[in-house]
Amino acid sequence: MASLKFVPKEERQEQVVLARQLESSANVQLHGATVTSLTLNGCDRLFVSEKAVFNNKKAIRGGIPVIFPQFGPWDLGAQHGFARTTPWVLTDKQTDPKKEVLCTFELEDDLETRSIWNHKFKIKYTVALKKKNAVFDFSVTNTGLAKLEFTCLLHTYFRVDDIANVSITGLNGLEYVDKVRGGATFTEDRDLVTVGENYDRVYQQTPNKHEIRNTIDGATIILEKNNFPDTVVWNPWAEKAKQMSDFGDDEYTKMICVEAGHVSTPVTLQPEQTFFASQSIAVKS
Ligand code: TA6
Repeated sequence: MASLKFVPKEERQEQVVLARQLESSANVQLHGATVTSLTLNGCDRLFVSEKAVFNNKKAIRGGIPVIFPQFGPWDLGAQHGFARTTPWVLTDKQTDPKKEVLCTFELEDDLETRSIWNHKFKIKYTVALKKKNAVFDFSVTNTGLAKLEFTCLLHTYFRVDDIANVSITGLNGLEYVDKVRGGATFTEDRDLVTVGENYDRVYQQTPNKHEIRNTIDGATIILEKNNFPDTVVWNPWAEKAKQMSDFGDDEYTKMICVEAGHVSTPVTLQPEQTFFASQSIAVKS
């Protein structure tokens, strides 16, 4: 007989499930508006750690955490800001595949966020399933009376069969800040970037299209972006993997983060101005 398991409120992950007939589907947690699965061409393209914690408190280790208002460490709180650890509000859901299959989440400042970062803002984040891709539209409006400055990023964890076989295009000739080498700046000289150690690089002024090759069953992911001028490439590798309680020691071989963001320089918005950016994920046919 199936046993009923009481799930305490704090562990109840409210999520939105989107499905575009048999073509594609996605799960989005209200916690951080974190996309935790994205099925395209019959396969989930996102990595979520088997040790990920779903307690509506901790950032989910995997999927697409939304990073705002700070990428990286800051003096005001946990690194990567509060957006990924705050409950968002579902404000729209459309399921008619003849039109659009999408859901829209909003995050506005409140007492809690202002106690950390005393600014007024409104974020709208739409996850849309198209025939061949998923599109993530991200906008931030300055709803205050003062200038607003922030950095932001979609921290996408892609699933791979073996990191040893993965390569990333579109980075050759670009400068990158290497957080593994003391934050020094280097220039990439490879057409196909491969990862064989701890990578934590912020590539700057990157093109709007990257291919991530040999992800799952040889598939190439096409990552396209608009108004996200930076691309972060991260893999913790073995030693750092062991230091993360919500990440399996060997899981570094099964993932690569290729993250579209506006992080090298802050976005600056005058009152009532809105920042728009987006990314698209597709499987190359
Ligand atoms: O995006 C790369 C990065 O900034 C790395 O420095 C690493 O810290 C990663 O994010 C994960 O950060 P988290 O706070 O989720 O453990």
